[in-house]
Amino acid sequence: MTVMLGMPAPSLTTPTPAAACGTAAPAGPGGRPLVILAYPKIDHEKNYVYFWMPFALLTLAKALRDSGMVDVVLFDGNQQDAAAWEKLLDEELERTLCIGVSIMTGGSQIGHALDMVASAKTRSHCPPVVFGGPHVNVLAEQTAAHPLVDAVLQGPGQNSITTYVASLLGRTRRQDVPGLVTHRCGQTLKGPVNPPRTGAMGAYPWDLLDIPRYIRDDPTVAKRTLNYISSQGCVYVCDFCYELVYQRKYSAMVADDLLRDIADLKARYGINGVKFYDADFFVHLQRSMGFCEGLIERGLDLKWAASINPNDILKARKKGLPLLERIAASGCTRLLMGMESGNDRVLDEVVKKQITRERLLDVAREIADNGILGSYTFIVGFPGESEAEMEDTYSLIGELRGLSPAPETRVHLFAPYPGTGLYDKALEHGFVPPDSLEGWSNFDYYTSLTPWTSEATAERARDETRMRLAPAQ
Ligand code: B12
Repeated sequence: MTVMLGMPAPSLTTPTPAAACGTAAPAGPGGRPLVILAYPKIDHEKNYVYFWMPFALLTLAKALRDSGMVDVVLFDGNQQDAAAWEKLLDEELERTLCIGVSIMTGGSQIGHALDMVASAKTRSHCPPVVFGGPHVNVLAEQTAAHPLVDAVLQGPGQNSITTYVASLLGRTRRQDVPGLVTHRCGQTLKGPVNPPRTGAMGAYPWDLLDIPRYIRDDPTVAKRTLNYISSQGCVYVCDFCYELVYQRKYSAMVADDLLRDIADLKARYGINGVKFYDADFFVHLQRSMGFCEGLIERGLDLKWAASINPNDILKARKKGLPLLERIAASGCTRLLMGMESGNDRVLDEVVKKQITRERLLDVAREIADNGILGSYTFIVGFPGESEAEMEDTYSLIGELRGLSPAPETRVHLFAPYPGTGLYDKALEHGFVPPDSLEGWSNFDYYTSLTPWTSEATAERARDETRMRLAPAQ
């Protein structure tokens, strides 16, 4: 486990405070109790040069604010250091009803989370600590079993956090909290299944974050670019992807709400670019077209970028929709697309990408013809993938480089994420997974994690990665 500077090492025998059982709600000084929501640091700087505004926390904060039950503070470990965490605990812990922590697998985020919680738990007034996020969604039981974790909420937090808070306030029964797993107070409690549809996106409580700190000069979008999420879930079945495990139903903001939110962000913070990190922004073709037309009609004059599945483009063609032309006309500068492989067997049998190499090339040509920068990601080192099949991926990359504008290419090493179909195949091929929460923290996606992937394969993947990293002119 990593220990952040200035933080005491967590004791695995930390006693559970009485508050963890949720019997007492702290009385605020004349006001409402507080919920602290934390997004621990991810050690990703070596691979990603920009900060990320934590939408998971904003989504939860919005639901909590709307409930009127509590005040909310957000702590972003990518922006604030250990000393700031200590200060927050010093100042606010006494009136805090619970601490919510978001974790994804790997990148040391889990370790940083445990360090933060360990520090909170050395104090006499530490309230219950509840974990959620992508890692919890796939390994809820193991996370809940950790001595520093009082409870986990599996699934979309906007559906569950308010009920959990209501239960701490004695307004509802703990066993009615959707997605809850807790092994506390001498018993195991599990709530009903958390509905997989999310909704409730947009018009976030921006005032809870220092938004200007997240605006950055993005070389592929614009000088003042902010990240945004306009949908959750995906409709495709790629066998390495977490969305499949989570099975959250696709839900998206309608084009008008999205345009209103983006216009509001522009008016408040003077942004001139938006980078969407939806799993796939273009699942709903009418919404996508509506968004493009709306940007043009409203004269918002924004550059934007998003991720797309190649099949969206094929579907648009079938329907006779000029999707790429309108995307380009509305100011889109870059489309991120997972191509995964240049080999048809791998695309079909291993990844279940539902597309062939020939069609991938064809789609990439259309993207380039519309003047949009393609950013294509690939994965090598799938279980059972042959050297010749990997060569097919590199030859596809070679062909793509002939396009103008020349696309970005990023080659990832296959990493088995728990719950996915390919994770089970990886186990059959000799992959040994971490067996603890701390172990999953150190899961480093950028190094070779599987016994069949050589250092030479890893080096070649790094060599073939070409990104535009210099700031925009
Ligand atoms: C932003 C992002 C990143 C950023 C991280 C930002 C940062 N500051 O450090 C960067 C670019 C660094 C990154 C990197 C990687 N990421 Co990433 N990333 C995302 C992304 C695009 C958005 C996350 C997000 O905010 N979503 C929107 C919010 C609203 O959804 P959410 O996070 O799922 O939160 C909901 C629930 O999980 C829950 N919840 C979340 N937190 C909490 C907390 C509490 C208390 C509760 C109750 C509930 C709760 O409620 C929320 C609302 O519904 C997602 C994909 C996606 N579109 O979601 C992938 C994703 C999270 N990444 C993933 C992966 C695999 C990676 C990488 C390994 C490789 C890659 N493909 O990019 C790397 C390596 C990271 C590492 N760990 O080392 C996986 C996670 C799988 C897992 N088991 O954790 C995802 C889901 C992509 C995917 N489909 O596979 N990533």
